[in-house]
Amino acid sequence: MQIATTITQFLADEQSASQRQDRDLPVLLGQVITACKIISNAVNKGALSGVMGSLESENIQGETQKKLDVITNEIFTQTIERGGQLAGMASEEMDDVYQIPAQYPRGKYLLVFDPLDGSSNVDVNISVGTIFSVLRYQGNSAQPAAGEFLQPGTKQVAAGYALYGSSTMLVITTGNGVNGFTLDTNIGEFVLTHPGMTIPADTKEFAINASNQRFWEAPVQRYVTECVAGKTGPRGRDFNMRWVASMVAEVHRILIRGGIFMYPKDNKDPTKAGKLRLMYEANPMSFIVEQAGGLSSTGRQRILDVQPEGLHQRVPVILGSKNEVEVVLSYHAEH
Ligand code: AHM
Ligand code: MG
Repeated sequence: MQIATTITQFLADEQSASQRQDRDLPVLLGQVITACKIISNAVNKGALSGVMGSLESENIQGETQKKLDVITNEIFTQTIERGGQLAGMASEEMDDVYQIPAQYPRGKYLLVFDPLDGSSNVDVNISVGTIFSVLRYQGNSAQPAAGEFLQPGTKQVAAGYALYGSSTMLVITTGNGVNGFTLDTNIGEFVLTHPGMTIPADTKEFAINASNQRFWEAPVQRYVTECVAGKTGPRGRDFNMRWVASMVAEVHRILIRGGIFMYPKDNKDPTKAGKLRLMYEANPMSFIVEQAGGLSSTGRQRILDVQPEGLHQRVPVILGSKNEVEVVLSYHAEH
């Protein structure tokens, strides 16, 4: 009988095999994985647990918070704060740094996360996810300041997402490729089901919120117009389009069968550089996409090279199959 590899075993083996041999990292990731299992359970219960719907409150981005946004944020902080691996946390749902309570030990990592990405989908029972990024804490304060989180994506030690879909999956990288695990609810463990995930270099599928078309810049206008023109257009082939409005679901689809995802720069609101947030959406997803052989860019710069200026900074995102992202980048360069 073939015994399945659990994520716990996998991450421990990965550290044993690596030069860093960092025993703290699998411990921290284990706590993140537990938080994701608790969130999976809450999301799966849906209306049965009375947690559907919105609150009166807004988050720092001025977005109405869903009840589950707040609950899943608490699940994350409370599951992980006492583990002793963290110097601090930051999240989409908290204005400032979350300081580890004084009674708990401190560690050498920073954790940045979006506890429930795509939460507008929750009330209509469409896939949502959790995104996380692990950075090394380079200071020595018991209460790290927001500025100490502002490291470019290239500094990430690990990144991953949990996808609460028709099954719950966890996809993770520690800089050594990308591996996918499926939650076996019978044993309560994530089991390795998608080893060595890679993004096909070519694709005929694009994802963009086309209701923003009138606000896009010329290179994106050109790219989408050419895709829609299909076989008789300059690209000489028909394209398909998808938009889930759940970045985790879109990135997962791209990891499985290729594709390009864009939430590009637009002129809808000149105060915003894009919609998606650099630290806890774009950076972890870009780390995963690059580790799987894809590309991720703002259109002008590799996302992982962007020097963050704020915890909740927004950034344009164009990511996915290498050859297709290169087409969009060449249109930006020409423009
Ligand atoms: P959220 O973190 O508030 O859920 O927002 C991020 C989500 C992404 O998952 C998704 O790609 C995008 O917002 C969808 O935006 P739109 O509703 O404009 O299509
Ligand atoms: Mg989000």
